[in-house]
Amino acid sequence: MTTETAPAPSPVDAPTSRPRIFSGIQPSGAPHIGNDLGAIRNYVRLQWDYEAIYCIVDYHALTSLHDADRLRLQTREMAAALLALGLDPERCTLFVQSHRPEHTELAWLLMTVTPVSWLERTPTYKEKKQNQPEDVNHGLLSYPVLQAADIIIYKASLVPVGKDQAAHLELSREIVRSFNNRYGETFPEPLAVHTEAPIVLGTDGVRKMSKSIGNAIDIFAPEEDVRRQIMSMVTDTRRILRTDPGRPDVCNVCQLHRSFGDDYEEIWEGERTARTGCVDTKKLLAERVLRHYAEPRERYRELMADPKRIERILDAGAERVRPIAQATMAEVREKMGLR
Ligand code: AQP
Repeated sequence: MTTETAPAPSPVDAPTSRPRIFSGIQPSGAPHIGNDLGAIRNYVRLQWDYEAIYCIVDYHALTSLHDADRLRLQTREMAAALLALGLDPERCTLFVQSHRPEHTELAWLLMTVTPVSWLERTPTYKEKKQNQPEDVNHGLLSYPVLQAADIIIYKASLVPVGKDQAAHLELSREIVRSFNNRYGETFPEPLAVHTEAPIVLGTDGVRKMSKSIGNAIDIFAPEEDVRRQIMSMVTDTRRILRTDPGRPDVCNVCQLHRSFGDDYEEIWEGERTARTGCVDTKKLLAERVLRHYAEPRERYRELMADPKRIERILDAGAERVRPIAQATMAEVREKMGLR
């Protein structure tokens, strides 16, 4: 879904007939290239053609992060990162989840149409239980219900997300069906929209790139850290000697080259014929990644130096979506017998 030829969009506050999309991102650390290639790229593209609502989901982050100052800082960092990567507050709405408390009210109501068994079978719940066994809090279990509330409170029909979110999205659709069956047609079933890189693997080359696993390539870290992360990447494990031919289809470094230049086939050929070694290919990737993100990294620094500007953008975003969230809650309360 590219938008290079998209017509000039109307200002965000003007009435619009553009279909509505929604996506949320956790402020659980600065975004990595998996977040960008799997989701944020689409946020930026789609803001031209859709009424786009993007949310920094701090309630969700509380399921793993329990340090107030850190959460506040990371929320600001995530806002700066999204703006630096191309979200334009004139074309889309960006706000913080906890600034619209209607989300949690709707989540509670949706819990009453969601069997616990649906939540217990969610793959991310099972993973998180393993990753943080000392902190299996209730929020981890009910996370997908709040996620469903985030999306459907705006009656969004499309959700740009990475493929790792497919099970959650499917659960949102089930929750919508369950609600609509019990209380009458109220919410559309949201559909996921993926990029051409829907799952980016981490530096270990095995698991999806993830902030909490420690296998990420950061976008906004100091240059030397980004280089170090890329140079630590696992390549084709069967390529032992420099003269062994490589297998680009199983090498994560080669796969990432697809997203950072249009000559990846040439690079792959170099690997296949052992003309180039893994170290050369990683060095080239590091240069390209840093070049690709040079402007966003500069914008990020400027934005982080101006917290008031970020605050204004986020406050305006929360105000802009207020009427939509409140109208949905009035409808839902009425249908459920609460008014
Ligand atoms: N590796 C990935 N490949 C493709 N897309 C990805 N996304 C995340 N990792 C990848 C997509 O980025 C969006 C925002 O992610 P999030 O922070 O809300 O959720 P997450 O999946 O929890 O991200 P992390 O890095 O894995 O965070 P932790 O480790 O804190 O749980 C989503 O659309 C997601 O699909």
